[in-house]
Amino acid sequence: MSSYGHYIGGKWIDSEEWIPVYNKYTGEVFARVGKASRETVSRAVDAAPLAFGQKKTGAYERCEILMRAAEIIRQRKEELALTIVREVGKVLKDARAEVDRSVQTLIASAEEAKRLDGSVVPIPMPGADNRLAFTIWVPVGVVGAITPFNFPLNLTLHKVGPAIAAGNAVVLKPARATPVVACKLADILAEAGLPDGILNVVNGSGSETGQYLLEDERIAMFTFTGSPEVGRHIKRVTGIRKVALELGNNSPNIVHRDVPDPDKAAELCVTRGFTNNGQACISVQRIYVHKDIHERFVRKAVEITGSLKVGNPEDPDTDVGPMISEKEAIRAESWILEAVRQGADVACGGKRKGAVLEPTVLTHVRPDMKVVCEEIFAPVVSIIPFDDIDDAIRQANDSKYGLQAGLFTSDLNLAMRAAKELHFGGVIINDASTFRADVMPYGGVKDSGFGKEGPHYAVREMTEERLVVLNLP
Ligand code: TAP
Repeated sequence: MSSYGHYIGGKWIDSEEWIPVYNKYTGEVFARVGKASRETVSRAVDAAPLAFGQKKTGAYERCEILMRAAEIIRQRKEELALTIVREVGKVLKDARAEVDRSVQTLIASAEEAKRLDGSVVPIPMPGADNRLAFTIWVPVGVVGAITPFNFPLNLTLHKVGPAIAAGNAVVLKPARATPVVACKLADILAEAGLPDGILNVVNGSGSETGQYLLEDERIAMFTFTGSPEVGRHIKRVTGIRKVALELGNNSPNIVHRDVPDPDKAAELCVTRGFTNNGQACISVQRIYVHKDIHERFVRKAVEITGSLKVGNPEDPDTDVGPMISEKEAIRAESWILEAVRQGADVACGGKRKGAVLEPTVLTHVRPDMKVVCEEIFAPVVSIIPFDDIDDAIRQANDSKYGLQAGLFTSDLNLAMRAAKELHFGGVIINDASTFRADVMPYGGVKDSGFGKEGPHYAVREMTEERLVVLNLP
């Protein structure tokens, strides 16, 4: 059984208390991680400013280190994917895809280390003669990174990669349910040549270890991905320090009657609703389909959903595995049952065995049902007919969230109008809301948070723009 305490100043240190890490499908304990006390967290933050202040690693070297780490991850793909399968319950093909994406996230971060530019600022004002003004981007200092369970490698790298590229030191707290791959990442970065103290990992629960981190004023910025509830708490606790919050969504996808290929749209919408067992912030959840193609769309969606293989995530053919816990699967099932009591129909799926919830297609839902208006974070989609495209856009916007939305249409004018009218951080035309290329700007509005990820944008979040004025009399 692998065992990871806390990674501080380039060394693994033991823990007084330990947390078991379960295989989410079999329920077996396959690893354990430490539970950091306030004192341990403080030691990790001690190590980080030391590294930040004393270990001046140049931009070229930071780029090389991140590139080497990308190569090590590429070589260890199967082992890392299997770790993700076990700790998340993610099916093997999705876990392999996550590792592939992680390599790209690291490469993009490495490239950004070389692009920390600045700009000349013209100041043609009285009294400013013979002055040359320009800006430089400097690291914020120590970044606190708090990550969720659902993409434990790639979302961790979306924080750690840009933070290192920008010249910061990091204290990372991975999700308690899925910490193992993040611990392996610390070893990988060390093997790639990262100086001691630049990345520190403290394990433990959010409410204790996470809270200790938030309360440490030496941390200049927090980068967080997780639920809006915790995001709000972080904003409250951190006062005027910088934060970037990547939060939830209940992604809408509109399929208009002029969609080029309705069957393909149905396939994309349901499979992207069930990828990662529906536990992705941009998982398809609400599907608004024009009434002219609604019946055909539902038939195709049910056919595809019924053909998915459900069960053991280590089987390379499995499409949908267990959710993160039985408790979460019971919660999602109870939302389905509540919707059914309120008049919804289960067109396909809906049954649960342990943590495995069958991929589910609901119809005849109403906007006030939890399966529609809250983030379900489970393999459950609702198909909702519409008559008027303006009404579909209105319904899509009628949400407290605003991360990404999808629209399927062959009308370019409609696509451009919807791009302006859909109040989301990203609007994806002719693909599902789930599309994400790791280099693109990614982040939401409203309760989906603020601040952008994607290495180029995250580096901006994790640096300060400093003005320099030279007086050249
Ligand atoms: P959360 O329960 O919010 O947990 C996220 C992280 O915050 C975990 O590491 C958690 O620790 C920690 N945490 C919990 N309470 C804390 C506190 N009081 N102080 C400091 N840290 C605390 O989310 P989750 O269940 O892991 O992930 C699901 C949510 O994340 C969904 O809403 C999903 O939409 C969102 N998400 C968003 C995105 C983007 S990019 N927008 C991507 C993925 C997921 P423990 O778990 O160890 O207690």
